[in-house]
Amino acid sequence: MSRPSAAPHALPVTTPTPPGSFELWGDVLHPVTLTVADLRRGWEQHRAEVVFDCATAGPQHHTFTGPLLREVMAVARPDFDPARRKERSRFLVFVSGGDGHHAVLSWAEIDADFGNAPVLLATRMDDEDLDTIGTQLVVPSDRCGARYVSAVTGIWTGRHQLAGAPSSEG
Ligand SMILES: Nc1nc2c(c(=O)[nH]1)N[C@H]1C(S)=C(S)[C@@H](COP(=O)(O)O)O[C@H]1N2
Ligand SMILES: [Mo]
Repeated sequence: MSRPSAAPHALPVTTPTPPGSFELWGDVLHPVTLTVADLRRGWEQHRAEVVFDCATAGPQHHTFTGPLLREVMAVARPDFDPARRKERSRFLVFVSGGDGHHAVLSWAEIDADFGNAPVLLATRMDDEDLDTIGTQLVVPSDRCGARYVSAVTGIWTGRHQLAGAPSSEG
């Protein structure tokens, strides 16, 4: 069932076309490229008023609107049996900005059966639509801003097999 997956560090850091779009790929059955307009059309929009800390710039206040990351990722059909929580608990989510900034989440963090974090892919920040800039990852439960990756160009999800670790499925 699993194929060899591309290493997360092979994520594209070049800007995909059209501008403001991002690729959803990895151990998935249906890789897709989505625009911010797709994000606005295809899913229920949620609103999050957040404050996060930046070590260099101090506290930042923003209002974001957009769909839930887990609902968007479902269209790519991650390659796990949805009925098996142990399979889902192995998946990583690797979010990449066009400038080379990356952040990692676990699938379980956003999964309703685990951490249930309301992580968004923003279509709008404050009074600005993000269509040309690209979507921004919104992690309302984070105290630090580092995972609020802006101008997202790629989201990879999949299993990571540690070199030398015994492999088990199930
Ligand atoms: N693409 C990208 N996103 C990024 C960063 C970055 O360097 N590149 N920095 C992060 C950090 S450390 C912080 S604190 C916030 C800053 O958000 P602000 O510029 O809206 O205050 O963006 C985050 N998202
Ligand atoms: Mo930061």
